[in-house]
Amino acid sequence: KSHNKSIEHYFSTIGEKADEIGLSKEKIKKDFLQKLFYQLGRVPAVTTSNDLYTALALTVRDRVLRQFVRSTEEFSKKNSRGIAYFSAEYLPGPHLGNNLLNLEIVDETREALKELDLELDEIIEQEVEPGLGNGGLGRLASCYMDSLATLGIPAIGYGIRYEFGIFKQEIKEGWQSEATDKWLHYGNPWEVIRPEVSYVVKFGGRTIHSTNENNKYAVEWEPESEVVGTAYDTPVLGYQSNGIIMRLWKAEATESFDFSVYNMGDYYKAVEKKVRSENITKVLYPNDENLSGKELRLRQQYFFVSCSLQDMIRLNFVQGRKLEEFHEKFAIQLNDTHPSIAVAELMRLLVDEHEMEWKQAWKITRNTFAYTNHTLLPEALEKWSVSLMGRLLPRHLEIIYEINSRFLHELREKGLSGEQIARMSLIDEHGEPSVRMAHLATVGSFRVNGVSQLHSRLLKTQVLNDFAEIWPDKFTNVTNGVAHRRFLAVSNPGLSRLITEKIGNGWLTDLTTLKRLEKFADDEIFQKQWMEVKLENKKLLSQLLEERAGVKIDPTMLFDVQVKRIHEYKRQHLMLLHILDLYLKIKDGKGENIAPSAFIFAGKAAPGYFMAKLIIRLVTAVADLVNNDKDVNKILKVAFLPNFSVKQAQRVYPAADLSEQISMAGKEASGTGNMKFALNGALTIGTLDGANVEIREEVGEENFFLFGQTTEEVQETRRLGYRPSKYYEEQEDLERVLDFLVSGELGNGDHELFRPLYNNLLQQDPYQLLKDFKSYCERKHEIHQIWKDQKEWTRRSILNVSRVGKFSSDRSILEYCQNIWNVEPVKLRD
Ligand code: B1N
Repeated sequence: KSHNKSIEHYFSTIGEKADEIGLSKEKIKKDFLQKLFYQLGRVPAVTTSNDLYTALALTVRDRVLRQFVRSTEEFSKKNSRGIAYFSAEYLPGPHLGNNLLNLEIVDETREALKELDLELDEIIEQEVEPGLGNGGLGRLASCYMDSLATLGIPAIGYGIRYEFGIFKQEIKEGWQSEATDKWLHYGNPWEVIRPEVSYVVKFGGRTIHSTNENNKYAVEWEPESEVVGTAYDTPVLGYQSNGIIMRLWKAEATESFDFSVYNMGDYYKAVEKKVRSENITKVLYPNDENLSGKELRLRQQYFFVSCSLQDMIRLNFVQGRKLEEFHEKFAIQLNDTHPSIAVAELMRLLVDEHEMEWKQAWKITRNTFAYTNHTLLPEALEKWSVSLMGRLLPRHLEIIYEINSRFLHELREKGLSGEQIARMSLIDEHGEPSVRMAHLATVGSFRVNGVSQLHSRLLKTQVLNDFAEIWPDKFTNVTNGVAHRRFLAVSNPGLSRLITEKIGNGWLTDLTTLKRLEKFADDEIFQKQWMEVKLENKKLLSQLLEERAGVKIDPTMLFDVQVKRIHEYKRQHLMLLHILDLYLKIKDGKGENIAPSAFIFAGKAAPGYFMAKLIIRLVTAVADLVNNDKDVNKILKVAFLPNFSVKQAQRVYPAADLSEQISMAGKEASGTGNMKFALNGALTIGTLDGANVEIREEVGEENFFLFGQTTEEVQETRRLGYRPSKYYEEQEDLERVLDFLVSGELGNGDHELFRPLYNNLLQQDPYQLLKDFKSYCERKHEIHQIWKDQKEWTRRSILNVSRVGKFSSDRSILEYCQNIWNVEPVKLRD
């Protein structure tokens, strides 16, 4: 039986209005107490801080869900195209503070709690964030959810509900060690389980081809096993109104499978099946930009994609539409190739399960998907071996072969050379045959985009050049953006208040209005207030560093920060070489021009990535050396903040003076940390890589510390036969620093500890650190001189903030709407 009256109607039967969502202090307090005592069943005497957190989260969740339900009702009236964001990773960060901001009830909630003798900030501190992503790509997905909701776009984010997210990083004797992330241990008050929204997903087995009684060709897939995916919904609230959901799938055993084995009397085997099925969504793969090639990962990808597509097809029918209109009613954005098996799965669902003609199914598929590429690193471009795919997804492999044969036929008709056709094939025949997922995604999409201007250009001219030549209009750019409400309004209340005092709060919905701050850049009183806010933020970070890293830092030092995943291409070790250079200069009594600096690092290394782990070991070794040397530790401090997360990030960006964006040009697709730093008033030292190029363009080259080779220069250097040892031989400072790595003075007298790094830099140096070392040090020197002029520094800081309006994810999402999805934001209510 369907209940198709409006929400308004149901509320009217009790004399209430649907939009009275209880935002007053009294109502919040009452609901909070009810949750605490009656939903959690707690006696005041034994209430824990987690109870308080959960009760408040549930109180807020009610309000968020109310907005979600109402938005959904409005969206369905408008009947506009819906957006499904397919992402194997999300990093939402803590929900509570963000939702309070978006509901505009921070003060009311604080007051309500105060009357109960409770502190809002302490309760917010309790939240354990969902670490369902590795880094930038997962965080971007969550920033986009925020903006989709705020802008009023009917959207849903599909993904995987990993039971264990990204590992918890601990530092033991200077090394990274990994512990499981039990984020669900204390429950998750934000999610709503939907046991009735569940789908069967098949794996393995064989296909049976036949012609049925109507002389129709049909394929049946007889799987070896099945699992069930169940939906877990987390509402995501936009600023001031709309709500959308992130729908994450959890894997469970199917009943039928349990049952049949159980009947045969083998109880343990039945349970084992259950355990094996649930494995699929157990844990997030912690490899950022590196393939694991593991079967379980392909299972994860297929599992969530199949559930999501089945869900969308069901929705399409529920809304009374024909399958032929699918692409008119939905666009699916593929967050990298991780969900790209969706191209074959949608074909299978349409052709095999809904008996559609191949041609029509292909038209629908190609008009549904759009693909975002996030990396050009060869080791990160996904490939699945044909034999693995054939074993796990036999029908999909057949479909991919069919897509390929039709595609290659088209290319032959166009007169392309055999060599070019082989390059473009979905199947890589070199060595073990494998499926190139980026090619599948490109062929199966109506649009392909990169994530910064530079990256999109390189995508078109290099990695996907052959495709861009035949389909120039398919390729476009959408430069990444960040959720400025989270990364400024929520995380930097001091600066937000100061900005709002000057220019009003319009920046919350239109970040470009920060421009109005420009005219205060030279205002001495404003500069002073600006510096005070920064100093307060630095004090808070100092406290955290003392607690978590055991390093005491004078908050007046220059906070020079690099936080991001640890990867050789990002060149954390370039920053370390420079720190050692300063150290040696101070030891020589030549440190007079060095500004007192605190070098702060954070970031996780993939557990199997030896060099990245060694770089962390080098940070801790340099920290030990510098922090314990009386000649040096008044001028330099080094700290590694363990277990970087969204929560930690929100404390780091507001406290930074200098942002390190020093990847080798051509390697960082965009970067988003670079935007978050600038938004919080840090100046940037960076290469012309990813979105740095556009940040520099916006803030003005005189306000950005540029160094290093360009992408073209990097490639030219390599082409000419790069010999890193040349720089070692020619530059005394560099020679000294490199030799110091293996002098035994680092890492408790062990000469060999950093030898692999030393050898790598001298012999290969694939990311050309040695070549960029000199210009990096020169820029640093200049930075230290400018730092001494605090007014000038602050002036530049204000200018940076006032000019980064472009980098809001609201702008990015509007570009996706206009250039890719062809949808218009649905304006809801007031
Ligand atoms: O995506 C971010 C960009 O800002 C970064 O520059 C880029 O490095 C990052 C495999 C990735 N690219 N590829 C990944 C993550 C997980 C995984 O399993 C690859 N992450 C990026 C947002 O555009």
